[in-house]
Formats: sequence, structure tokens, C-alpha cells
Amino acid sequence: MAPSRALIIGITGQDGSYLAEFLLARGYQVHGVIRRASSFNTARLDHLYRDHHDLDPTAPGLILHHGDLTDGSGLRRLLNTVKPHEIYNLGAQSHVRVSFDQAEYTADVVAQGTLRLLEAVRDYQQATGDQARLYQAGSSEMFGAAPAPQSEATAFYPRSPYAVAKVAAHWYAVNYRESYDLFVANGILFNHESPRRGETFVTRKISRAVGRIVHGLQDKLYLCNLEAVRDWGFAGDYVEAMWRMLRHGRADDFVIATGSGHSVRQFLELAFGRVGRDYRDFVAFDPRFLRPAEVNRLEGDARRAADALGWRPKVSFAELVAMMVDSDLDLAARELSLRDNGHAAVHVG
Ligand code: NAP
Ligand code: G4F
Repeated sequence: MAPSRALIIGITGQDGSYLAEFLLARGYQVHGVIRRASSFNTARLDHLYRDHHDLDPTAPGLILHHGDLTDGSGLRRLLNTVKPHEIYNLGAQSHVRVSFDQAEYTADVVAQGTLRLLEAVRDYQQATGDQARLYQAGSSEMFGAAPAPQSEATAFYPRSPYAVAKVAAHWYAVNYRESYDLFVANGILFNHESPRRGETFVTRKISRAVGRIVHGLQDKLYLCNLEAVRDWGFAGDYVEAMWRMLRHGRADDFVIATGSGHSVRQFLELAFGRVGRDYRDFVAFDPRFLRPAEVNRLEGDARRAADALGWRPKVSFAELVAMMVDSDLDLAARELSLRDNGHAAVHVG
């Protein structure tokens, strides 16, 4: 029997790499969309990649294609080529602080890009009669200033250009679901982290600094608001929720969260505590990282996902911090060894 085909937009990111692993382990043929770059941007996928000459195009495996959410005609061609059963739209300029500096670009990728994809899926479904189920990566940032705990019933109050663009993408998805009978599920995911998290998000910035401080490669960590509260889970758990949404009988919107919030300060205490250090000896304030409008507290209520999808997080906050710190201790050790052998930088996975 031919394998199910999944198309992942944003496969080179943190979630894309975990989702690709998850689907490959279930026998999918995974097609990933990567952006053309002047240097390789597939570090998070290298362990999954095989040369296409060694692949059977009718069997499970990973196949990469160039594409971009800003290029609608390319997206259309990809749908016609891949003929996916499932599409995961994880592509985004996903950094909230950066979205204040690059607001138009963020809107073009996150909001307009989702619209381009929905239009392509609409036409594909109409032309072929085949349904491609679509997962849209929404964000708890859409709740912004709305009081916690936030659930599917909470009204959005976005506080950044990124969050506004995600709200637009969310409503485009709802509108296309209602207008054209598309199967589109909106995941409203709270923060999820891992050793593969981008290094400028606060959790990874902290775990990376702990590793480098222990190995004498860094002596200060510059941060801003330590009182912000986030509901941090493990990315590996969260990609399973995406998949469950597309296998559910009905396209719907789901909050995915652990249900407990912690402050940046608590993350620091645990992360530095793991190596027997006091974060106050290393952390300094840098106002450059402040956002013009901050989101103070995100804490999700994921009961709908538990009831309808049977999804529950497996990794606790303390386990997540430990996993990230341990991984970055290893990375810093390799970085030190490379430096001692005359190399300038280390490849970060
Ligand atoms: P990430 O690590 O920043 O990955 C983003 C992915 O999008 C990368 O593969 C990136 O490609 C790709 N991308 C960027 N611009 C694109 C464009 N114009 N066209 C196509 N692809 C593009 O983000 P993540 O943490 O994995 O998150 C995945 C999705 O979930 C994002 O949409 C994010 O906004 C959303 N989300 C994340 C969280 C979280 O806590 N992680 C929570 C809620 C929602 P390059 O590698 O080439 O840059
Ligand atoms: O790690 P952050 O940059 O994540 P943020 O803004 O919550 O956004 C992430 O989660 C969203 C889901 O809620 C995703 F949609 C989004 O794509 C992204 O993955 O910041 C977390 C908190 C903020 O309050 C920030 O002000 O940490 C605070 N913070 C304090 N010092 C810092 C820093 N954040 C960053 N990035 N860098 C700092 O130095």
C-alpha cells in the first residue's frame, strides 16, 4: 500500500524537525518545504536526510523541496506534485521581538502566507476532488493581554505584529473551513521548547548560556523582563497534538498547553541550579530585548484537547529545563574542544 503523504512547511524549524521524525516513524512519506539560502539551513534534519538518489519515491522517507510562503504559484505547484493527504503549515517569522522591527515582512509570511496556502488548497481540492487536511500553527500569543487561563473560548487580544498576523491567519483558516468545506485545524499552541529551540528564544538563550558559562566560554547573560510567565511544554509532545488534530473526525480549534505557568526567573533558577550556580551572579539587564508591548502571563487550559484528542503533555517543566541544560552542556563541551583545536564555531542542531 502507498504510504500517506505529509507536506510540512517550516520543516527546518524546531517543530518541523520533531514532526518529521514523528511522521516518519509512523510510515509516512514526508515532504518538506525549505527556503533557498546561501548556506545550509537543514541542521535540524540532517539525521533524517538521505540522498534523493537512494530513495524510493513510492515508499516512506523524507523528500525536500524548495518553496516559500511568499510564493503562491510555487505552493500550488507543490500541491500538484506531492498530492499530500496532510499539510502542516509551520512556516513563520516566529520571533515576537523581531516582528516589531519587521512588521510588514512578518505579516506577509504569517498572515498573507497562510492565505496563499489556503487559496492553493481550495483550488487543489476543487480541481482534484481530493481532500488535503491542513494544520495551521496558531499561537498563544494571539491571547496576548487576555487574562489567564486562556482556552478556546477566550477572546484574542494580540500584543505584537506577529500575534496580530497569527490572529489573521487563524480567522482566514476558520473562514475557509466554513466557506469551502476545507478540513483546517487551528492549533493554538502555548510555548514549547527543546534542545532544538532557536537560540534567541529565552529558554534556549538561558540553557545555552548555562552550558557556555560552565565551560568558561561566556561570563554574562543579558536578558530583559524576568517576570513574564509562560506555559512551557516540550516540543516533542506538541507535534503529536498537531497530528491528532488532523486525524480527528472534525476540523476544529484546539489549545495545547501544560496548564501551568512559570516565570523567566523560575526558569533561570532551575537552569542555573542544575549546575550548582546562582543565576544572579551572571544575569544582567539589557533594555534592547524589551518589546514595545509585552505579554505578561500565558497559561493554557487544554481540556478540550484532552477530551477530544486524548492528548496530554508527558514532559514536566523541571524535566524540560534539565533536558535543555544537559544538551547545552554537551554542546558547549564540543564548542570548547573545537575552539581548542583552532575552529571558530560549532554547528548547532
Ligand atoms: P521556528 O523554529 O522559528 O521555525 C520556523 C520555520 O518556518 C522554519 O523552518 C523557517 O525556515 C520557516 N519559514 C520562515 N519563513 C518562511 C517563509 N517565508 N516560507 C516558508 N517557511 C518559512 O518555529 P517553531 O518554534 O518550530 O514553530 C513552528 C510554528 O509554530 C511557527 O509558525 C510558530 O510561529 C508557531 N508557534 C510556535 C510556538 C513555540 O513555542 N515554538 C508556539 C506557538 C506557535 P528557515 O529555517 O529557513 O528560517
Ligand atoms: O522566548 P520568547 O522570545 O517567546 P515568546 O515571545 O513567548 O514567543 C514564543 O512563544 C509563542 C507562543 O506563545 C510563539 F508563538 C512564538 O513564535 C515564540 O515561539 O520570550 C518569552 C518571554 C517574553 O516575555 C520576553 O519578554 O521572555 C521574555 N524575555 C526576557 N528576556 C526574553 C528575554 N525573551 C527573549 N527572546 N530574549 C530575552 O533576552
